[in-house]
Amino acid sequence: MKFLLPLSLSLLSLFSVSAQAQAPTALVVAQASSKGTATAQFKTSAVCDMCKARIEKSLAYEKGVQSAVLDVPSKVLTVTYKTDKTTPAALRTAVQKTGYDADDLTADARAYNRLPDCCKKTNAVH
Ligand SMILES: [Cu+2]
Repeated sequence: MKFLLPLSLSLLSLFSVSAQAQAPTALVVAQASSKGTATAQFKTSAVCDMCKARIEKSLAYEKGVQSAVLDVPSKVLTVTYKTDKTTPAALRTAVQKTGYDADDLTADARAYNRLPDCCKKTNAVH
C-alpha cells in the first residue's frame, strides 16, 4: 500500500500539467466564438416564472442561440446569439411562436391560446 501514494501523487501532477497545457487552446476557442456573437433585447408579454421558463426553453432550441434570459419584472428577454446563424428578426419570430409578443409584434394566436390562463397577457406581472 505504501507505494500507491507517491504513484497517485505523480499521476495528479501529470494531470495538472496536461490541464495547463490545454488552457491556451480553450482560451482561443472562447475568443473565436465570442467574435461572431451579439446580444439583442426584446420586450415580451411574459407575466410570470412559467412564462420565463417557457420562453427561455423555446429560445434555447432556436438555431444560433447561446443564451436566453428573461427578466420577469421588466418582461425583457436578453438573447446572446451567433450572428452567422440567426437574426434578431428570427428570434422575435421564435418568441411569437412561443405565444408571446416580441417588441411591436403580436404573439402567434394559436400558441397564445394554448398558454395557461395565468400566462395570458391580460394579467399583471405576478
Ligand atoms: Cu406565465
